Amino acid sequence: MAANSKKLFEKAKTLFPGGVNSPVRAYKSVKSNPPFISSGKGSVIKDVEGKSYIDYVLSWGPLLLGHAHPKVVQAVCKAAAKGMSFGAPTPLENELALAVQRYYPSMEKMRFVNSGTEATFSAIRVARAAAGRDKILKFSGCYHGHADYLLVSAGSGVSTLGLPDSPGVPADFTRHTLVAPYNDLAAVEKIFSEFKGQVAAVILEPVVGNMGFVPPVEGFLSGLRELCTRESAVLIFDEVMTGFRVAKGGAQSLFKIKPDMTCLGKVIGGGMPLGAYGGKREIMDLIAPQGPVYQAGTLSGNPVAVTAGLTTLQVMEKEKSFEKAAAYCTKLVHGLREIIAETGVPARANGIGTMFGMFFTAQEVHTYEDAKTSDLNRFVSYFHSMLKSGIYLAPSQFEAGFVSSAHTAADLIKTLEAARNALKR
Ligand code: KE4
Repeated sequence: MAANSKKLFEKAKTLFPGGVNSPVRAYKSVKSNPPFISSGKGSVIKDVEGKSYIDYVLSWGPLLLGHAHPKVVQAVCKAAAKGMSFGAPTPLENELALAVQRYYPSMEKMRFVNSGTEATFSAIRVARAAAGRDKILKFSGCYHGHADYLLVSAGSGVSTLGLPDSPGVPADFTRHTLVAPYNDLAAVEKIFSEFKGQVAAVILEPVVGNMGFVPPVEGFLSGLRELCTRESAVLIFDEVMTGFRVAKGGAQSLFKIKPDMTCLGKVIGGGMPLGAYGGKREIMDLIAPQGPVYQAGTLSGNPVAVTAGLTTLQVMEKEKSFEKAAAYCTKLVHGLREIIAETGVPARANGIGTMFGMFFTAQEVHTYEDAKTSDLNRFVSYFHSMLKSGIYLAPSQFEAGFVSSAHTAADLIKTLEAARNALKR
């Protein structure tokens, strides 16, 4: 009997909360059921009913080369055949760390982990130890994974589900988490003076993807850098999403700001579970076994995931994958802006590097409050019209879109035609 997403979802709902293994996949905010995906190749994914889609989610960012790049698949199969994991150091980890350092020289030392969440909460732990302070400052609408004390005014799925603060997180766990509006330096200045000498670290998405796509305003990142230096607080750039996406060297290379620590994920795993955190040697040397700050992981740096990431970066360089994807993304955003102007729909498209976003609001979007002025009903109808036309977008206004080097000129024509049709409705 032909596989059927609806039936699979019914079954999945008896097995997983909401039928999914990560909330945003449930299509709750677009008020429908998700297609179950069976395969992907290049820029295209296919659902179990055999319908194809041009994919702008790309597993939420990791697939800069597109799905199932032959060189990545071949390398992963070869690595797996030599043993899935040893729980011991391997030469491959050195190779990936050196490759990452070429793009992120601020990561003087690093540690591989298995997700972006692990990267951010580990970075915060060692930053608190380095500063000898407890408070951390984050920004509303920024999402840094699901560590208890970071689920405060978070973006991504939390915004999507409208869960301002997740139940199950004791108030005690978040009392050291301070929140400021994104792009608001004055608010940060105020917090630093109110909590003088208490703020261990400031963590942010240097270009936000988790409240929709929101870039930093002129002077915001440099202002944060100055404030953190003056206040001896650790500046942590969460580049899990922006790494190898807004630029090969992330937002820190684009805006020429040197954070004290960086978190990476997604692209550096090439679609396999891999994250990393790193930064100044004197901070990273506080981590066990060199120092007293504990952090560990059974599969951290495992050879199969590291091979996927390493091969992705090697192919990216050899095939100029980033440049290809960025050129496509520029044309896509330009085309969307033309269609928005043509149709007069109150919307705005924006993008940097290989990441993009679209809000359904006439006003500029610099903060989470601005992002929430987006017309969610209009987003939902746009989303479904695009899906029907075979264009697979993130099922939430509070996410970003991604392009790969596998996206073709024909994909661009089809996508813009679909967008024109969706916006004309
Ligand atoms: P993971 O634990 O999901 O690997 O990474 C957490 C994370 C940390 N920092 C940033 C800036 C992130 O964007 C993420 C995860 N991004 C979401 C998409 N908005 C992952 C998708 C999902 O939650 O299913």
